[in-house]
Amino acid sequence: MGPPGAGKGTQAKYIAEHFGIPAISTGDIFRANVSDGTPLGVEAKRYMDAGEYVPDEVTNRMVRNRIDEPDAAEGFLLDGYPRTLAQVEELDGMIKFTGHQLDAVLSLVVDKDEVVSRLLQRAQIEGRADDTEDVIRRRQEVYLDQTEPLIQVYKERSLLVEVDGLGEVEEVTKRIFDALDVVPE
Ligand code: B4P
Repeated sequence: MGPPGAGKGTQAKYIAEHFGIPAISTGDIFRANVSDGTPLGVEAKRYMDAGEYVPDEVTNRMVRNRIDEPDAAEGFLLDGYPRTLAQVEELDGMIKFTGHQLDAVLSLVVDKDEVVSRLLQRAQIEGRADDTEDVIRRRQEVYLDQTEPLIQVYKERSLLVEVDGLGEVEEVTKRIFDALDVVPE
């Protein structure tokens, strides 16, 4: 977890690689569907371009289908999911059904100014439609309103691992591995 631009996608790759499990990024799956022009992509694009969340039913169905795939049988890392209380409840159900358990919920802590500057920088490199200043602001509001309260939910379940997301990418990765008590190869 973490605000938009906290580095979830960036760090998810390293963690998943270490554990030999897939990193399931809802943002990446939506973007792949948008670029393939699938019906899911057409629907998701409307919300993403405005900085809004894609509706829970659509997102939940997509994640359910993805974790049913064989490569997720031994475990998986979720990047950018759950983002709403309804998604937390759905995930609880999915996990119970598949016999998995949540080992940890990682939260990357990065201040507001830093994330805006990262996203504006990414805009110049990748040109993502949701990385304009207005949309970034809206994404932050949606995050504060819908996702930040989930941090407390996972804190109460003693699953939350908070990591400072400031600094070089490698430094953040090291902090994550230290916090998870993992020795990287
Ligand atoms: P995401 O793809 O999850 O977008 P994000 O929050 O911007 O990404 P992230 O935090 O992963 O940032 P990144 O590592 O790329 O979601 C996009 C949209 O999809 C949402 O707004 C929503 O519409 C939809 N969506 C996704 N999941 C959903 C859900 N569950 N429910 C409903 N809707 C959903 O890092 C950002 C930039 O910072 C990069 O350029 C990176 O290179 C840079 N960076 C990373 N770490 C850095 C560091 N340590 N120092 C400097 N720069 C760094």
